[in-house]
Amino acid sequence: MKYECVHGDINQQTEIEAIVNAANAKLQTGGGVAGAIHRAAGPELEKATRSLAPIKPGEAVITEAFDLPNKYVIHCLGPVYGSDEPSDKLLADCYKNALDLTEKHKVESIAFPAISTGAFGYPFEEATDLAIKTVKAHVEKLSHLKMIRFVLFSDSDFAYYQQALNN
Ligand code: AR6
Repeated sequence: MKYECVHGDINQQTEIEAIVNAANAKLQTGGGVAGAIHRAAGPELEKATRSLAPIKPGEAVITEAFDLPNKYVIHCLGPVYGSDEPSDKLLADCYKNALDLTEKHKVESIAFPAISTGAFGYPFEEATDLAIKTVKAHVEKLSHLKMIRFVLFSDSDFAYYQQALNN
């Protein structure tokens, strides 16, 4: 398994097969990652999600990616920190369920944003450590996936992720 972290926008991951959306329960456009993904994918994305919504914290669903340069969008609903409990289990479930969808759809590369660490208020460092630990343990069960990329929006988030991934 190849792991990478990059500083950038989740919408610009051209060579990645599936990008992950930090979605809302209704799978509609919103702020942050969800807004950026829906704007770039075009209105067909929201139409495609209608029959799949609502989803619960920890769940993940997959759609086509429409105008994005990727094949799929995997929509995960992260926990609202301090409200959806237990937050750590629900956040780990997002990563595991997204990875299981890659297996089901024979996806070879996936890019994750830092789910729940924006509007949903999950402390960034805690979320990062949990994401990396969860992903590294769960990939043992997968056979198709070859590359996992973490996409970080700010300089400081990228610096922390790089160090955490190397440890
Ligand atoms: N590419 C990569 N990372 C980004 C981008 C981007 N274009 N934009 C923001 N981030 P958030 P959540 C980072 O709020 O906490 C939405 O309104 C951001 O700096 O997108 O799971 C939905 O509709 C942060 O570190 O997701 C939901 O209601 C991380 O991505 C709610 O927010 C996640 O921030 C979901 O909240």
